[in-house]
Amino acid sequence: MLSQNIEKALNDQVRIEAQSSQIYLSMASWAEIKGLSGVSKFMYAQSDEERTHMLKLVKFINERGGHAQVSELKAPKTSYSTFKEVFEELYTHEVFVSNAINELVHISISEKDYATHNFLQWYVAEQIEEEAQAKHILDKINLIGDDKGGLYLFDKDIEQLISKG
Ligand code: OFO
Repeated sequence: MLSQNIEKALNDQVRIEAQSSQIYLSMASWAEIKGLSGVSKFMYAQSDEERTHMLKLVKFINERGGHAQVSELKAPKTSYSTFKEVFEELYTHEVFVSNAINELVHISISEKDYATHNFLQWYVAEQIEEEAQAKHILDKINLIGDDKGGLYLFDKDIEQLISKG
């Protein structure tokens, strides 16, 4: 059974994952109209993944006797000046999510809720992967700089990262 405090903290995370999905969906749409089809596919896939992260939390909360809440979200930004800005924001957002997960882990330990602590380990591992991937992509973008040919290849290459998500 979840304590009220843990239930609230997990529900806050439901909102963060839903918000992540919305942000990446907005990035996907922007990239699509800019003709960056690889970036767009990557972001659509990221958005879907975030929804699965959210659903996993919803199921867990309800299974543990809580009530998962679906709440209102802030409208995400809809336009970006460069594709680099998109990935900078992806990286910053993933770091924010990692901090939120760490905070949740901390709460689960302080309340001796080891079932929740165990459940959260999947998210801890996922965030290590997602932060590393976003950092890796940003490093590549910095190498490309303003080179148009490089951007073309980058847009093609990024599709290969989708399955690893
Ligand atoms: Fe990006 O991993 Fe969930 O939020």
